[in-house]
Parts: sequence; C-alpha cells; structure tokens
Amino acid sequence: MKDCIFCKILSGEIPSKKVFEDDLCYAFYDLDPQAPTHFLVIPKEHIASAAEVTDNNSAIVGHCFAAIAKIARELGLESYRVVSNCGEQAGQSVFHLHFHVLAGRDMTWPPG
Ligand code: DGP
Repeated sequence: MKDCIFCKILSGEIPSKKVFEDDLCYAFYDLDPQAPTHFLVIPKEHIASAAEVTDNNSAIVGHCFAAIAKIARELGLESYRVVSNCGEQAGQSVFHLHFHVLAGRDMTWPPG
C-alpha cells in the first residue's frame, strides 16, 4: 500500500535487516530496539492492524506465529515476548499488522 512504511520495506524501497522471509511473511530487526533481540514479523499482505483480522485473512496470523517459533529456535531464544500493538492508544505507530518479538532481558508485567 502506498505510504505504508512496512510495504516500502517489503518492496525494498526502505532498507531493512532481514531475519527471515517466505512467501507470506517477512521478519526484520526493529529500528528502535527495546530489548537485546527485537525483530518484527509482518505479513506480506497489507493488513492495517489486529483489528482488521477476519475469518478470510486470519490464516496469516497463524503463519506469522509459526515463523516466529521457527526464527526463535534458529536464534536460540528460549524465552521471548510477542506483542502486537493495536491502535494509537495501545502504542501502534505503523499501521501494517506486525508482531514484535522481544528477548534477551527480564520482562515486567503488566506492560506499560
Ligand atoms: P508499533 O509502534 O507497535 O507500531 O511498532 C512499529 C515499530 O516499527 C517500532 O518499534 C519502530 C519500527 N520501525 C518504524 N519504522 C521502521 C523502519 O523504517 N525500519 C525498521 N527496521 N523498523 C521501523
């Protein structure tokens, strides 16, 4: 989608540090890491947020989680947090569905 930063990353218009890629999803390191390991997993299909997931496109969410598990195994991550901010009040700043994967430090709960 025009004007979507993550669609521009997918097209190569904006460079990124790739972690993993397949036909349906792409994973890359976050520009502003919040943990020693912090990467994002995004569907290649433009979906604005978790609020836009429907019965018709929800298979991609499972696919992203399978990719996360695979990447975590390959990186040797034993413990990690998966976060998807949905909406501005929840901290979403890029409106292309993405899953943050954070690891390498103690995490607190509840999140801020
Ligand atoms: P959120 O605030 O939950 O929508 O997360 C968006 C994340 O995307 C945020 O942690 C910073 C990251 N980000 C924004 N622009 C870029 C970029 O151009 N490259 C990379 N690698 N990450 C970006």
